Amino acid sequence: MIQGKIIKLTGGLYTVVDEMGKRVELRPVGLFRYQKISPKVGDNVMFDEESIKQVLPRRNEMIRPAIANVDFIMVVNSCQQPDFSFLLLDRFLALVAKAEIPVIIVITKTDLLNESELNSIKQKLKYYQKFYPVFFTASPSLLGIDAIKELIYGKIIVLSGQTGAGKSSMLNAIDPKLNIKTNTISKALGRGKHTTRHVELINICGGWIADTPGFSKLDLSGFEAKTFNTFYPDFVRFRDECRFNGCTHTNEPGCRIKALVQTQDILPERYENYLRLYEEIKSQKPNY
Ligand SMILES: Nc1nc2c(ncn2[C@@H]2O[C@H](COP(=O)(O)OP(=O)(O)O)[C@@H](O)[C@H]2O)c(=O)[nH]1
Ligand SMILES: [Mg+2]
Ligand SMILES: [Zn+2]
Repeated sequence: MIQGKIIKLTGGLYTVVDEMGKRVELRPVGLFRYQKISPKVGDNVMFDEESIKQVLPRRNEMIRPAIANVDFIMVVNSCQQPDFSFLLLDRFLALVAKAEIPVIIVITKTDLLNESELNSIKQKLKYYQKFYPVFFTASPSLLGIDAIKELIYGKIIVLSGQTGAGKSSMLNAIDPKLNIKTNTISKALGRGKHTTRHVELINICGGWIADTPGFSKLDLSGFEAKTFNTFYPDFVRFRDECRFNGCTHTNEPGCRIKALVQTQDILPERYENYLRLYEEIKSQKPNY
């Protein structure tokens, strides 16, 4: 048997690449169905000419997109078109925090802002830089692209971010040979069309990147208000310093997080956005 990595899944057919870079299309061995084993893109597997015979242990797995062994998630947000929003960034960070996979923030289209506009975003992002690596790019001029390139070798990376944020353009800037289709923003709707469909890892600079069709659903239905704060690494650090166990940092007395917002040790805007998302989760219909 040979060892390989699953890099694509379409209609029950897996593309497996071996260590020499040779690709084969295979189905899993029938036994998997009874063992309830479902191979995922990103899985390391043992295979022969007939089928995938064994899935090697996973380090982690994501559900949407369904990818295993992810090294990090790149949360991609544009400065403009669509406009930069800290509320949106916080929403993405909460959604990806659920996967418990390291996160990198990439701010694209810096060329569309003037210096003072960009500086005001950068200033607030300094707070985020304490918890996440932050990169800035402008794909047309290749600004910041080399720094992204250096992250890729040997890694499995999932891109996440709004449609139109510049994910595919960034990949094309990294490797022009890829020639990935990019979206033109639909003027009527103010949002782009999906041009990417199935789950696939693209081979870039010795690594593997999933250029997913962005989240179409940014809703927070997977969260409970009570535990939403656990997806904020900057809050979790001080959790034990609140007077009450399980403090939600909303109305409880003796809340350390609220005190840190007062002294600006926690970015007030980040906390205000937390309250908005918290209220949104509270007002959701429970899904049983
Ligand atoms: N000015 C500028 N435009 C960009 C940049 N990156 C992407 N775009 C444009 O933004 C639109 C959406 O980009 P695309 O890569 O398809 O976004 P995706 O949906 O996240 O993959 C396209 O029209 C790109 O040409 C950038 O860094 N600067
Ligand atoms: Mg795209
Ligand atoms: Zn608290």
